[in-house]
Amino acid sequence: MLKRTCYSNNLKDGEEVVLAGWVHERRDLGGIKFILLRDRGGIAQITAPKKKVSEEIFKLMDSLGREWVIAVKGNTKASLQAPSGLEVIPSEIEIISMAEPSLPLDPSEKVDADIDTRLDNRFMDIRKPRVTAIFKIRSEILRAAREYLLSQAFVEIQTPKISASGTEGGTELFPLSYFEREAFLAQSPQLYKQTMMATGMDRVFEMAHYFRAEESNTRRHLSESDAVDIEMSFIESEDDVIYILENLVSHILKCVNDNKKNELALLGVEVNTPSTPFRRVKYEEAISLLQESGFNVHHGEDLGTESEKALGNIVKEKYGDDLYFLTKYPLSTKPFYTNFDGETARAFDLDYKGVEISSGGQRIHNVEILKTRIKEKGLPVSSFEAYLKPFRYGMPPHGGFGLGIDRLIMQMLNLENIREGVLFPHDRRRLEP
Ligand code: AMO
Repeated sequence: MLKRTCYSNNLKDGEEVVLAGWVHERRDLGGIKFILLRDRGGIAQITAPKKKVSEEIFKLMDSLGREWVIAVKGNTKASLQAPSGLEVIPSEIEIISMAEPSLPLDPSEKVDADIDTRLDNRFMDIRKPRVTAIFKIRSEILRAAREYLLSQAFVEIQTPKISASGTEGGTELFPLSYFEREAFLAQSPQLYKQTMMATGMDRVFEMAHYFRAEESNTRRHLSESDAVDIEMSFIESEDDVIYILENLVSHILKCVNDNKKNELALLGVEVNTPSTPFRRVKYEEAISLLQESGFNVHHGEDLGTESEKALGNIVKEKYGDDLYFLTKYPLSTKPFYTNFDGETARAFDLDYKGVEISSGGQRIHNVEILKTRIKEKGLPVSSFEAYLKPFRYGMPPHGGFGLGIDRLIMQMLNLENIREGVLFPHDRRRLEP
C-alpha cells in the first residue's frame, strides 16, 4: 500500500506526495479528469490531463466510485482553479476499499439529509468537513478545560459509573441488575467528588459521563452526556466556585477562537470571547424581568425551557451578554446536597444564550443538616450511608459545578440540536449507533 506522506491541507508547491482518503467527487471534462479527494485536512484536487498522465491512470480515474478509499501518489502544482490553490498530478493511484454505489447520505452536502438520516448513518455524516470541524472544536474545548483546571492546581480523577443510589433526585435513573442487587448508572460524579473533599486532595476535576433517563425528547437532553465536573475545598461561598467556572469558560472560548479559526470559518460561526466577571442575575430579578415581558412565571418555580430562552433574549437586549449566572435560587428547586441561607440556595446556574450549560454551588458539609435535607427531599437516608460516612470524620466546606460539554458546544456553535455536537447521541428513541 502507498504510504501517506501528508494531509490535503499540508500540500506545498513542487513536491511529490502521497495522499490517502475518500473520493468526494469526480468530474470528467473529456481531455481532463478530476477527483476531489477528501481527508481529515480538507479536500485536495487530483487533476489528470490526458496528455500528462499515463493511459492506465487516465482510465482508472473513470472507474473510481464516490466514497471509495484511495491513495494517490503525484506531484503538486500551483493551480488557480483548485480550491486550495494547489493540485496533484497523479502518477500512481491505489484502490484501497470500495463503497456500494447507492450512498445512505451525501457527504458533499449537495443533497440535504434530516437529523435522523444523519444520525442513522453517522459514520458517513461525520465525513462532511463541517461535521468533522465540530468534533475538532469539541476536542479543543476539552483540551482547554484540562489546561485551565491543571493550571489552577486541580487534580484529574475518575469515579465509578455504576452506583448504589441516585445523586440528582430520585427520578431519571437507569436501573441495572448488578449481581444479586439493583444498581444504577451514575447520573453524575456528585457524591464521589464530594467524598474526595474528605481526602485532603483539595481540588479535583473529572471529565465525567452522565447517564439520565430523560423521559422527554428535547433538543437539549440526552440519555448520555458529557460534563466537566469540579469540586474544591475550603471555599467561603459559592462565589469561589463561580470564579473558577467563569474563568474556565472564558479560557475555553478564547482557545477555540485562537486555535480553531479554520473550523469556525467553515461553520460560519463567530465566537465572542467574554470578559470576566460574567454578569450575575439574581433569581428574583430574573422572575421580574420575565413577568415584565408578559411571562407567566411565579416565585419559587424552577425556570422552564421557554422562560430560560426568553430570559436569554432579555439579558442580551438589556446588557448585551451571552453568558450570565443565575444566582440566589429558592432552595426548593435544588438537590439535597445544596447549602443554603434560610430559604435561599447557595447555588447558581450558568446560562449561555438562553440555555443552562452548568449548575453548581456550595454544598452542605455538616452531616446532621445533610441527613435532614435528604429526609426533607423524601429520600431514604439508609441508601446514602456510604456517602454520609466521610462527613463524620472531618469534612471541610466545599463546592463545585458540572459544566455540560454537549450544551456548551451547541450554544457556542449555534447548533439547532444538541445531537449535532455529540458523536453518537443516545436518547429515549435512539440507542444505535
Ligand atoms: P445538573 O443536573 O444541572 O447538575 O447538570 C449539570 C449540567 O450538565 C448538563 N446536563 C445535560 N446535558 C445534556 N443532557 C442531559 N440529560 C443533561 N443533564 C445535565 C447541563 C447541566 O447544566 N451534580 C450537579 C452539578 C454540581 O452541582 O456540581 C449536576 O449534575 O449542561
